[in-house]
Amino acid sequence: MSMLTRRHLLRRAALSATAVTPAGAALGAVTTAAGATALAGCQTGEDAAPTEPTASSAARLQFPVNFGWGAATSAYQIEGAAKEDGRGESVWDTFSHTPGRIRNGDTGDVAADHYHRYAEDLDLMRDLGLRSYRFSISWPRIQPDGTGAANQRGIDFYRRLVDGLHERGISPMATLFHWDLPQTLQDAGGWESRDVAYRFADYAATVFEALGDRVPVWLTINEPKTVVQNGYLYGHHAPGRQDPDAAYLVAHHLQLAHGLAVQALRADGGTGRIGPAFNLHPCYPADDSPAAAEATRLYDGYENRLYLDSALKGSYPEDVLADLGPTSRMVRGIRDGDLEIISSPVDVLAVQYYTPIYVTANGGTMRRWPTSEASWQQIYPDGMYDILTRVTRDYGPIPLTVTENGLPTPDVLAADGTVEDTGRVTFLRDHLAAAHRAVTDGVPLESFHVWSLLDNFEWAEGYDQRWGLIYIDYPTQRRVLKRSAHWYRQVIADNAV
Ligand code: GCO
Repeated sequence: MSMLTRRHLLRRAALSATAVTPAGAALGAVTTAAGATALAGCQTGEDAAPTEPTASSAARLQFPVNFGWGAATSAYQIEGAAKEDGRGESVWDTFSHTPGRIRNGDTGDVAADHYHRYAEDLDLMRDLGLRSYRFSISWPRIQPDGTGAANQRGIDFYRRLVDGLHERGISPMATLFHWDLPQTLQDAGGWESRDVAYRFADYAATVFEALGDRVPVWLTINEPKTVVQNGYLYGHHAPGRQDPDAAYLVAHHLQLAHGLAVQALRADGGTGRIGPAFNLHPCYPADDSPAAAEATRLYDGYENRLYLDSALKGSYPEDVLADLGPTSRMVRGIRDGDLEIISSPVDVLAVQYYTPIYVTANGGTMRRWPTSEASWQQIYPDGMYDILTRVTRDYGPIPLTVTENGLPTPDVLAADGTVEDTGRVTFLRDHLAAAHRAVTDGVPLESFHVWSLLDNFEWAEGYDQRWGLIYIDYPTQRRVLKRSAHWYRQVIADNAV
């Protein structure tokens, strides 16, 4: 394992390098259009100017007809009801209940209580005018021990949810795995065990059988890279390991699980579309030196091409394999035929964009832009344009959906019942403007999902960070539309920012 590998960006961990160097020509100021007009249309009627004066034109940016305006969540982050209706335990139950792992000792036991309040949440989605809702299915609700017959009560919950979406004219997009691996499978080796990829395919087949007739878009594994890096390199996510050699074997098994699930849908005769969900980080050299360019290329291999190339081209990037070395567990773990499975044709690619990465000549990282409350997140809307156009350029015209984009802001419920998250409005407007530019330049982007619909359990950060369009007052579980939610409703109504 090279030093470079070890120096990977720590998502959700403090970044040490904070120096801001002058931006190169290609990294000039972000320009966006249309802020003023969009804000004027807000339904609160009291929207002030955005926090930064980025609007350069009053022209509206019209999105394609039928653009899929959406919002996203995941099961463990919102559902709560951790012990109800036969749900088994997941690695995140274990991890969050381990002292010292989560800020303030928070757990997902109750979260946003969505399991009980889903009907109210569905009504809020309808009120926003959402056309697409991306959620995840909790594996331990469907198979409490990770294998065997389906738990009918778990299936029934997602049936009610999906039917409720259809009744409100909202298209369901279901993620099969958003990190809540059944604990029994972790005890049997977790993602280090090749067998778990096959257990995932069985679980996927069970879900397809139960819901395949009513879910038009499936996503297989959410952010395999985050499991690899946060779960196995740095250990601040479940299962809390710090073992680089295990980490990349896990990457291979997650990719294998993805491919097997795609095959399971096809075998089931499913009519739904399916694809992976990758968090992609555009990587830029921190300076003009050849060494920085070279380091950036390898960094990009670990951040992006490891997942994209295997799923979409049927090969792992040579530079990453060489860096891992022939004796690494991953390289030894690749069997004949695996890459054919992993690259089973998909219908859609889900892109999650949060931050760029600037790579230094020695393979470290530095910060160039202001961060959000999440120290790993530099705010750089042009990165959205760069990653979307890059994916289309390098992987062809596969339909794209942005399944996550957003930021945490220091939201406060005011005495008058409002939440003034103007920073979120600015952020989303600027990122949507960048996405629009990508569409104009030929990127086949069909939908965009804000992360997140609701404030929720932000993994190791617990409830400290608020990422939602909708504020959750946790003591009462009251829902309050933030200013950004009102703004987004108008964007959807206008089909424009
Ligand atoms: C991820 C997940 C989400 C996070 C979001 C904010 O990207 O890590 O898909 O569950 O909550 O990204 O960090």
